[in-house]
Amino acid sequence: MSGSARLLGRAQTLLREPFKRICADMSSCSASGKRLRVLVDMDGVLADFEGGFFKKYRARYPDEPYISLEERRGFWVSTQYGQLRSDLSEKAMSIWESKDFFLELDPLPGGVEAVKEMAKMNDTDVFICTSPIKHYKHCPHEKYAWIEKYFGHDFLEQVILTRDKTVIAGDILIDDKPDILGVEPNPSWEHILFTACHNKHLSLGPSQRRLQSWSDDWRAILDSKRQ
Ligand code: UMP
Ligand code: MG
Repeated sequence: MSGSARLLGRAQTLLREPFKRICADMSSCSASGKRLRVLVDMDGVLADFEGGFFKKYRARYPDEPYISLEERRGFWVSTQYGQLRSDLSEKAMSIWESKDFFLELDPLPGGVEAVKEMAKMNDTDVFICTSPIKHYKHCPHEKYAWIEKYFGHDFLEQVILTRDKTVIAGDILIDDKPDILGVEPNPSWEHILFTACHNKHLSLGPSQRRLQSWSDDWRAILDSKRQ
């Protein structure tokens, strides 16, 4: 082995694993042209926020009025509960502010499998892009723990926690929130609305697209964005 090859080998072993992986990704990027960047929301897309909320609200407040998942309208659970009776907005918030709420959410059918498959596709980068609540005692930690539980430790590299998804660059954002607004008026991604109990009755504009569930053809949506 030449002296320079030995030095190169030593430099490589000194590089930390994530850095090496980023370098490898960058070189394959320049070799194969444009990569597709998919941003996948967590609550309501991968993790069953609505189902988890309903179950824990009913268990904690069995004598209070509630809204069935069939009757859910509008993205904000707290707003609809507040309309039912003004003090119920606070009670609703107390559920997702509690320890273990985010950690114990069930995965939505097919989501974890779909994201794992996407992440293995050629020329495709997948990030989980999720907004934590401002009551930060448990939520950010539990979101990381949930992702580690279902995707493994290495996938924590792919996590983006942000309250403003418009400033994140991507080709597609798969998200159950109908209106994704923030400081950037022209986000780079196309928003694909993931169907949820609160948005299924909404009619979309002619250019807007839905993913009905993870059994729907998400591969075709990704392919439609490839160049
Ligand atoms: N959330 C609220 N109030 C509600 C419903 C949801 O604060 O009435 C929070 C829970 C999640 C976040 O942390 O909003 C939704 O995040 P995204 O799925 O949009 O990333
Ligand atoms: Mg969501």
